[in-house]
Amino acid sequence: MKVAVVGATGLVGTKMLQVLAERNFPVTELVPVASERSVGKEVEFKGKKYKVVSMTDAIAAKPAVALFSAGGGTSTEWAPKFAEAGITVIDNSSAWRMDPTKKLVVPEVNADVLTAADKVIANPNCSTIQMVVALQPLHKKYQIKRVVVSTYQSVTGTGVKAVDQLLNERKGIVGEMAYKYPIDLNVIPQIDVFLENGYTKEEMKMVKETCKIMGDDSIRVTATTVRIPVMGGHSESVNVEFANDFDLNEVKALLSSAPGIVVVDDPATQQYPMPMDAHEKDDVFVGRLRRDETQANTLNMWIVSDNLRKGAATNAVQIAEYLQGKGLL
Ligand code: A2P
Ligand code: 11C
Repeated sequence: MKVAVVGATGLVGTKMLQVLAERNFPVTELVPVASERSVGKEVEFKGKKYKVVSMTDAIAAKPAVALFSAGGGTSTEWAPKFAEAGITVIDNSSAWRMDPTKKLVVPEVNADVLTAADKVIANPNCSTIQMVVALQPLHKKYQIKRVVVSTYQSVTGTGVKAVDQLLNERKGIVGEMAYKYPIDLNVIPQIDVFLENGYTKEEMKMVKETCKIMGDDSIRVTATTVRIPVMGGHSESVNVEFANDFDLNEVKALLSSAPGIVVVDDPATQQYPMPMDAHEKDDVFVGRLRRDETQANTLNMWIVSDNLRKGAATNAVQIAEYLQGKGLL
């Protein structure tokens, strides 16, 4: 199958190439795409070099599927053009996520909504993806009423500039700032821009995307999203109130047998998920499972995942795998 990766020179695009190769997605020909300034540069895929092409040339190459991670503006302009040419777009930007005509998909949760008619499919925000993977099996059994989440997010979510800022600060080098403030030895309680309601865009993505993916607008979500000087993945402290009571051992069993989840939870041996362990893994790691003793039917948990993998590249490739497996491409 001919596969295009749009944004193939970026942080997520590079990870998409890596994940496509690792998971042996049946790529017969790769079409790497980036901005005009990268056209002609080479990227490597499975030991073979491919020249970066322009958007127009990528459409002319007629790939079956195009994985986009080149920013919202690029997706808004180009995804419809790819779709018109019959190419299925899986888009990692926020451009189409809340469009009621587009599906927002985390395969473990709602792959079954996909049909052959879906030509632009949205990949959710990283912090939302890892949370809904862990919430879904519990929602099915106990019916979630409300979620209170606080995040501890990796600088890789911002991109190369932020990784450079952190590393430069560690070396005492004054370089370009991705954030308004230093990130090393600091915590920044702002991810993305502020909205009129006083929340950030990242926080409202978690609120809205969760309901859309889980197909249930009755789930109330409130979020505080925070950047920390970490690189391996995003962590989340999640407080979940259910309509029905639960048994903690049953919660652990449900999560352990759910797809894409690894439970790491043993206080006796100080085992819990951490970004340094989640780094370069495709799973969502869940631990610190305990009852909220201040309120009925309420659970506390800690969720960690590599934001560039399950939070972006891996989820997009899993959508492509599902479409291909069902003959929808
Ligand atoms: P380029 O490397 O040529 O700038 P990141 O999010 O890590 O910054 O990566 C963004 C990706 O999106 C890069 O591959 C970048 O290519 C690509 N990109 C940015 N603008 C465009 C555009 N207008 N058309 C196609 N690709 C773009
Ligand atoms: C971050 N969640 O960690 C952001 C990055 O909507 O896909 C991903 C933004 C998005 O900064």
